Amino acid sequence: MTQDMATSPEPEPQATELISGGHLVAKALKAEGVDVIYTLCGGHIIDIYDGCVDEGIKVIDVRHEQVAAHAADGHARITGTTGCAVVTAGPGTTDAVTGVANALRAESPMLLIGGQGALSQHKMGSLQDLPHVDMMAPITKFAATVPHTERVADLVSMAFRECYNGAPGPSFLEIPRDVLDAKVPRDRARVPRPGGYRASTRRQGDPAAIERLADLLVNAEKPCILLGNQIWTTRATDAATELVRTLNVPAYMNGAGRGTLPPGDPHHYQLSRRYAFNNADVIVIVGTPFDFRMGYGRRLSPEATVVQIDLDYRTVGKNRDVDLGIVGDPGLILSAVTQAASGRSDNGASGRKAWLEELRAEETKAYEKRLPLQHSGASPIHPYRLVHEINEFLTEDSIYIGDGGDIVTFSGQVVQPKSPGHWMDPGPLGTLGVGIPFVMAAKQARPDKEVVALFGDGAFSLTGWDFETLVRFDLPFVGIVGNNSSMNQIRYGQGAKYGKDRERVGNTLGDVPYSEFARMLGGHGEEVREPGQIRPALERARESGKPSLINVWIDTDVYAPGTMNQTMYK
Ligand SMILES: Cc1ncc(C[n+]2csc(CCOP(=O)(O)OP(=O)(O)O)c2C)c(N)n1
Ligand SMILES: [Mg+2]
Repeated sequence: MTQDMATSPEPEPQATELISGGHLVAKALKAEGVDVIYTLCGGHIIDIYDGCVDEGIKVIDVRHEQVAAHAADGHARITGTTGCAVVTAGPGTTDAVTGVANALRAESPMLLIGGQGALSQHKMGSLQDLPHVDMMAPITKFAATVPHTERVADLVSMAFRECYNGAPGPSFLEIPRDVLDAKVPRDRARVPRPGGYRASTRRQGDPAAIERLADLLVNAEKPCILLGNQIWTTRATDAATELVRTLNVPAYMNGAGRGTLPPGDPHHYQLSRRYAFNNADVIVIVGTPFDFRMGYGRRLSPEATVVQIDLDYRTVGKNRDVDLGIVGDPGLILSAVTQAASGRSDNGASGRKAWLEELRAEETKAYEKRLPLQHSGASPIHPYRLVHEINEFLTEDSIYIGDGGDIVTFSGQVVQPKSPGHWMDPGPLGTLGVGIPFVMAAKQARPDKEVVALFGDGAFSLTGWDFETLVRFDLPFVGIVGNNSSMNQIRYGQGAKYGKDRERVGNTLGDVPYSEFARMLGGHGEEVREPGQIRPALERARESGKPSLINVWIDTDVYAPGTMNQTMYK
C-alpha cells in the first residue's frame, strides 16, 4: 500500500450502525423512565438484559415469575411510574399471569414482556411455545406480538401508552426470539422520544358537573367522601385534603387511598363508615368502583345523593345508579370543586360541625369496644394484640404491606398508615403472595423508607422463597408472620357451613418456625409466643438492617369480624 493510497481523500464507506431487538427494548424502557426490571432468566430474553447493561437499567432476578410481575405492579404503585417485568416464553409467561391479573384489578400500570419462540418456527412446536397473547388479552389493556425488529421500541412505547388509557392497568408484549436477537439499521427503527409518545393523562371533568358538585356539597348537611385507590394513583392527596378541610367533609379512605389523611386528623374517619353511608345526605365516591368492597353500592343509603368520580368511564354508575357522575382526573376535579365552592359567601362548612361530631362519637364507641382486645395479654397471642403492636410501631416513613387472610383482615381495621401512599394491599383480586414482591419493589424504589410487612403463614408460603432475593439485593425490611398454622379465613367458612367436625379439610398447615427460614437465607429471624415480646422483637428486626421475619404464634381459634361476616362473598 502506498502512502498515497493510505491517505486517500476518498471516504471509507460508513458501516451502518446496527442495533438488536433487545437493545431497542432497553432504549424504549429508558425513554419511559424505567430504571429497574424484575425478571427470571431464559434463553428467549437475554438480549434484553444486554440492552439494560448499556442503558444502565438495573436487573433484579427473582425466583418465580409471579414475583417479578407483582414487583412491577408494586413499583408502579410506589413510584407513580410504569413498572416492568421481563419473563421467558411458555412457563415463564404463565407463571406471571397472576401478577398481571392482580395489576388489572388494582389498576396498576405495568408492562410484562414475554419471550416467544422464533417467528421462523411459528406453530412448529418450538420450545416453550404457547399462545401468550390470547392468554393475556382478557387480563390486560393491551396485548400484542412484535412482528419485526424495527418495530420493537415503537411497540414497547405503544404498550406503555395503552397502560394509561382510562384507569391504568397492565400491558403485555411478546417478542419472538428471532425478532429480539436480529439487528437492524439504527435509523430504520423508530425509537420514540421520552415524553413524546403520549398525551397528558390528566383530564379535567365537565365544568358544569363540577359546579353541580360544588352546589351539592355547599348545601349538604351530612356529606361524606370516600377517597379510593385513584387518589393515590393520580397523586391527588393535596387536592383531596384541601377539599375536605375547606368544606369540612368527613373522609373515609380505602385501598391505596389510605393514609391520604393521617390518623388523628379531624377529617380522618374509618370505623363509622357504615353509619355514615346509612345516614349521609350526599356521598361522594372517588376513584373506587362499586365492587364487593362496597357491597356493589348497596351499602349506601337509598335516600342519599350519590356522586361518583372516576378515571374510567366504564366504572361510573356501574352496579348502582348515581345522581352525578364525573369522569376525569380526581385531583383536578376535586381542586376545581374546592375552588368553585370557595367562591360562595358561605360554603356550608360550619353547618356540618354537628355531623362530624356525630360520626366521631360513633368512631370512639367502636374503638373503645375493641381496645381491650388490642391490649390483650393472652397467650397464645390474640391477633388484635399483634396488629395493635404493629400499628404502634409504624412511623411516618413506614410503608405497610399486608399479605394474608384473616390476620390481614384484622390489620385492616387497626393498622393506620401514617402518610399517603404508605399502604399496600393486593387490591380487589385478593391475591395471596403479593407481600414479598411488594417489599422488594418498595424497598428498591424507596431505600429511604422502612418497609413493614405482615404475612399470614399461608400467604407467605406462596412467594416466600424470594426472601432470598431480598437478602441478595440487600433490601432490608421488618417482616412479621401471624402464624396460626392454618388458612384460617377459609377454615372459618368451612366450620360455619359444614360444622366443627368437618372444618379441617384442605386448610391446615404445619407448625413452621419462619424465623429459621429467614435465618437460613441470611436474614434476621425470631420466634415470639408472648405478647410482651412483640415490640422488642420488632425493634430488633428494625435494628438488624436485614430482611427479617418475626414469627408470631397467634391464637388459632379467633377470627376477625370481617371474616365472620364473610363480607368478601356478599
Ligand atoms: C392466590 C390465592 N389462593 C387462595 C386464596 C384464597 N384464600 C383467601 S384467604 C386464604 C387463607 C390465607 O391463610 P393465611 O395467609 O395463613 O392467613 P390466615 O387466614 O390464616 O390469617 C386463602 C387460601 C387467595 N385469596 N389467593
Ligand atoms: Mg394462617
